[in-house]
Amino acid sequence: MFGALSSKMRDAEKIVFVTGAGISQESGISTFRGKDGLWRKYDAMQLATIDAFYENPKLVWEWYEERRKNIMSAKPNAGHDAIAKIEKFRPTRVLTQNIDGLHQRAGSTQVYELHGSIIRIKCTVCDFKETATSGFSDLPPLCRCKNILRPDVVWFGEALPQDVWTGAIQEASSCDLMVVVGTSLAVSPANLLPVYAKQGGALLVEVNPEETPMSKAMDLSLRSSAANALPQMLEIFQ
Ligand code: BJW
Ligand code: ZN
Repeated sequence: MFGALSSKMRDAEKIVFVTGAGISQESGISTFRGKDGLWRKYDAMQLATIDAFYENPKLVWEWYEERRKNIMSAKPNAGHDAIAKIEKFRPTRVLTQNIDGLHQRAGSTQVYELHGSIIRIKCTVCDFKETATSGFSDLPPLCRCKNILRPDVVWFGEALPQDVWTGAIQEASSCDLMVVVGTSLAVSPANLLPVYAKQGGALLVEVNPEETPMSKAMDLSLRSSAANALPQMLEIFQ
């Protein structure tokens, strides 16, 4: 599967994975784009905005509650597991756009959550923030300060958490091998991470059944699913 590249990959001292919705697809979690990205009759892209939230907080909360239930009952797949195992052999970082926590549940310890987490909620007004694994009886849930609570995720038009983003750029710029898995690379600024890696001289490998805007810049593009390709990649480092 990796051909002549496997020895160069084996030489990598530091590995960075950039992951997106596609890595969790085989755990039964929908991706965003394409037909998969429709919930009821709504386009996921239209729901993931601060404007949509303030226009109809109940609707957006219903979307998140349904996804949260699905995520809680989902399990990491062979792709998440392989990344967690690679950490036993090489310093490994995971820069994920996913909010599902599946990398951590698989055992990865160095995970940068670029777009936040569905497992946390925060107040739209005060500093209140907490972990919330159970459902809410009334939607939208309210804070003690009487304002609306929201999922602690990053919507379009919002900045990524500053410290997470700064750390992610540092990791991307200083790795020897970047593996980009299951992301359409349609969303900025996360789609710049492979550019930082390339500028830093890293080897670039992509795992995606479909072509992406960065495919031509990759040293290797594997047209494969994450759960199929990543366990084979693990064998290189074992
Ligand atoms: C498999 C597979 C298998 C399938 N194995 N692979 C014009 C107007 C307004 C804004 C902008 C604009 N132009 C650019 C912007 C900026 C905007 C943006 O990028 N928009 C584009 C859509 C054009 N970005 C932002 O707004 C970001 N913030 C920002 O820029 O801030 C600037 C700022 C500075 C200072 C002050 C204020 C602001 C924020 C972006 C936040 C994105 N949020 C979401 C929702 C998160 C919460 C939630 O999950 O609900 O993040 S949107 C959604 O897209 C989610 C994802 O993390 C993200 C990326 O999607 P991803 O992961 O790539 O999934 P898909 O579905 O696109 O792709 C799946 C891939 O997997 C496919 O390629 C499949 O082929 C593959 N696949 N099965 C492997 N089994
Ligand atoms: Zn509050």
